[in-house]
Amino acid sequence: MARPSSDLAAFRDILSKSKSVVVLTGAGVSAESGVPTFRGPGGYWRKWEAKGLATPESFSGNPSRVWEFYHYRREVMLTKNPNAAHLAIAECEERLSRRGRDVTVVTQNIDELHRRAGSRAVLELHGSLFKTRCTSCGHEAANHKSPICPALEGKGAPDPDTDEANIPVQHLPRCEQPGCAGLLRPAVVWFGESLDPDVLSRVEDVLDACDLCLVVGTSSVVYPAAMFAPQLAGRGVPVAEFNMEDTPVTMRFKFHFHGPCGTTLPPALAPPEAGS
Ligand code: BJW
Ligand code: ZN
Repeated sequence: MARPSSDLAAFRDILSKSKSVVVLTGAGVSAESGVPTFRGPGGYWRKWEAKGLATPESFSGNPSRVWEFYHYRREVMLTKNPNAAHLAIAECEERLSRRGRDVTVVTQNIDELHRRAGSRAVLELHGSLFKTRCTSCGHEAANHKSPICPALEGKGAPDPDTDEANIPVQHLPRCEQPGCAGLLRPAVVWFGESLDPDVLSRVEDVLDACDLCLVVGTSSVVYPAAMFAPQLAGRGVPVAEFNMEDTPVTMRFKFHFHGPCGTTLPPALAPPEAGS
């Protein structure tokens, strides 16, 4: 099978004619903002792999540890900002929408950096770091408090020799709905959990309508997100991957742009030169 093309002019020609663009993103789009990715050397917190902590079993077995992990990531995000890749995507949406064309971000990230960059059509497949859900009444709410509860103040340090806080469950974040006080959890999607059916149905609609797809900074190993772009490619939709490495699905795509997406995306999405 031939390698995907890295012909930027050919990609930009297709972009200039597309009416409905989907940008599917993963942790790599935030890497240049200083947010660690999941897989690879940065994917550890203390001695645990991040993806091992992102499970319902981990939370039920040790809610204090899992809250320390998410508290740490919330606090880290207060010091991070959208990078050139997030901004290029948001600017592209703004520009194309003035001509009645759509750009929708479908992100696996929970860091809210796409919204902070100005993207308006954003579907968060795996939830948000800054939302909570009550494990008793199911109530979901936005929550940007720092710290999220007094007991987590100063906790969550990532070094492997940090002592565990072992916070009693009644001092972890609790629901404030009248008469509830249930244990809150981060409103994110852990392994083995179903994605929000409303989000999935909106994703299905944008994938159905899409005539160009960009896959940015994802290892494409986590389902269902991993199958979206290959399915589009199978339908003949041009797909362009922007990544530092090949992924298991690279060879199925029309384009692959190798390198940090903060460098590769801005020229790919830049407005056409005047007169061209
Ligand atoms: C750069 C860069 C730069 C770096 N520029 N690039 C079908 C087959 C097999 C298994 C399953 C299946 N269907 C479901 C499953 C089970 C499971 C799954 O997929 N397992 C696989 C691992 C095998 N999926 C689920 O459980 C999902 N639920 C579900 O499908 O429910 C129904 C069901 C359940 C069970 C069985 C069957 C059906 C839920 C998945 C939830 C994933 N949750 C997490 C945590 C979210 C909360 C949190 O953040 O804490 O989501 S796990 C983690 O992985 C996180 C990420 O969003 C997700 C994807 O990772 P991502 O974004 O791709 O990051 P990395 O680190 O992997 O890759 C970074 C990439 O960037 C790399 O490629 C770098 O090269 C690149 N890069 N710097 C460009 N500067
Ligand atoms: Zn509640």
